[in-house]
Amino acid sequence: MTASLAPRIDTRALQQADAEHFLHPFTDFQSLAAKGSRIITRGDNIYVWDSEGHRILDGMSGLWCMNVGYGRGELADVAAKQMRELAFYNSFFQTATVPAIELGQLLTEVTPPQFKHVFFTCSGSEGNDTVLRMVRRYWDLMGQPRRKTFISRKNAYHGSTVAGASLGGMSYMHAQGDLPIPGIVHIEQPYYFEHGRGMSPDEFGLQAARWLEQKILEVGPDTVAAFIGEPIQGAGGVIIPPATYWPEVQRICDQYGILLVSDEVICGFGRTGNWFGCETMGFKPDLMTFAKGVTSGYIPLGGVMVGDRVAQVLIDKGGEFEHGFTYSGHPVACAVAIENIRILQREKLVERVAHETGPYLNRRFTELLDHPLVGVAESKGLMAGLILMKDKSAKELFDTKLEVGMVCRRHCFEGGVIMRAVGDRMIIAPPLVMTVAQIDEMIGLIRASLDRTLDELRQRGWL
Ligand code: PXG
Repeated sequence: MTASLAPRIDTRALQQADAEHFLHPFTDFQSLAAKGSRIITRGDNIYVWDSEGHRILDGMSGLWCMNVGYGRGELADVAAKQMRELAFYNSFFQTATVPAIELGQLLTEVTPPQFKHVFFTCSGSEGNDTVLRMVRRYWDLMGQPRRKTFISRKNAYHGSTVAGASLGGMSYMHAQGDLPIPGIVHIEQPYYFEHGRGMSPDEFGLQAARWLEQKILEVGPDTVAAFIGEPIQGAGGVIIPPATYWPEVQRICDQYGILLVSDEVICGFGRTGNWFGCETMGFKPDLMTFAKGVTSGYIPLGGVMVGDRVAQVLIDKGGEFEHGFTYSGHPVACAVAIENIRILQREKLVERVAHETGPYLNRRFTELLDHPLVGVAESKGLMAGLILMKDKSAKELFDTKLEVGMVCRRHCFEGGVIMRAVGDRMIIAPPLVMTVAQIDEMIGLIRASLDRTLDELRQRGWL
C-alpha cells in the first residue's frame, strides 16, 4: 500500500478538529491534543491503513473484536439488506424481529448446552450491568434476598458503566466516581508471575482459587450472589491462569451454591480455540457475557447467555423483568451477528485456531524469549503476552515510571504492527483469520520493534 491512496485526507485539519471536539475514551485529552491522533482510514483482512497511507498489521483486532478480519463484504451486504427491509423495531412490548429470534436460536447452538436463553444488549458493559441486575433478581425470587454480593478480581476488566467498572478490578477506574458501588468485592488475580513464586503453576492455581473461598467465608456464604471472571483476563494483560484454577473455582462455587459468571467479551467466539473461553479453561458457568466477537466488531452488539438454572426461575416465578435497552436485539446488529457466526462456521476458524494457528503462534511467540528484553512469553489460542524485563535472568522489572511498554508500543506502531502495552506487558490478540504466513510476518515485525526498543533503552541509559 502506498501513500498515494490517501491524498484527499488532510490529516492535520482532522487532528485539529479531533482535538477541539472529540473527548476520546480512556485518553488524556491534553496529551492527545499535543500529539494529534493517528487517524485510521481503511482496513482489509488483518491490516489497517492510517491517513498518511501507512499499512499496519493489526495485532489487536481493532480492540479484541475484528475476528473475521476487516473488509468482509458479506457482513456489509447483510447489514444493507436488513436496513432496507426493516432498519429497526423494538422487542419490548411483546414484539420481535426475525434476526433477533434467529440469532437467539443460533447462539444456543454454539454455546455450551446449559444455555437456551439470551438477553441482548449493545455492549459488554451493558451485558455486565444486566448480569448484576438479573443475578440479584434471581436470588430475590429464590427467597434469598441477602445474597447480593458479587466477588470479582483485581485487574479484571468488565466495562465502563457504573456496574461494569465496579465489577472490574482496575483501581485507577475505581478512583474516579467513587467506585466500586456497594456489594462488590475483589480478590487477587491468578497471575503466576506476580504471586506464584516458589510454587508450581498447578499449586498456585489451586491457591488462587482458594482466595475465593476465603473471601466467601469472610463476607458470609449466605450473602454471596455470584463470582465473575474473564476465563483469561484480556485488558489486564492476557493473564492466563494455571489449568487448575477454574475447575477449583467451579468446585468452590458449587459447594457454596454461588452463581458462576464467565465474562466472554474477549474470549468468546473462538479467541481461545474453542467457541467460548470457559470450554478452554474447563468450567461450566451459569451466565456468560458476550459482545465484540459476536459481530466481529462490525456493529455494536452484546448480551448475556442465561443458563437453565437462572432462566427457569426468571421465567417461572419472575413476572416482568424491569430491564432492557432500546436496541436490545437490534435487527441489523443481529443480522450481522448471524452472518458473522456463519463465517466462523463455514471457514472453520475456531478449529483453525485450536489446531493450526493457535499452536503455531504459541511456538513462534515463545521463541521471542531469546530476545534480551523478553522475560516471559505465553499464549493461548490467538491471545498472547510477553513481559519486558530489565534483567531477565534475575526477573527484574523496569521502573514503572519509565513506561517502557509505551516506548515499545511506539516502536511497534512505527514499525507497522499494533501491540497493546499493559504496563510492561506487551500483548496481542490478532484476527482469527490470520494465516501461518501472517503469523511469521507479525513475529518478524514484533522482533524488529523489540530490537529498536532495546536500542532506545540503551541510548537512554535505562539498561
Ligand atoms: N468485559 C470484558 C472482558 C471486556 O474486555 C467489556 C466487558 C466491556 O465491553 P464494552 O463493549 O462495553 O466495551 C470488555 C471490553 C483494552 C480494552 O484496553 C478492553 C475493552 C474495552 C476497551 C479497552 O484492552 N474490553
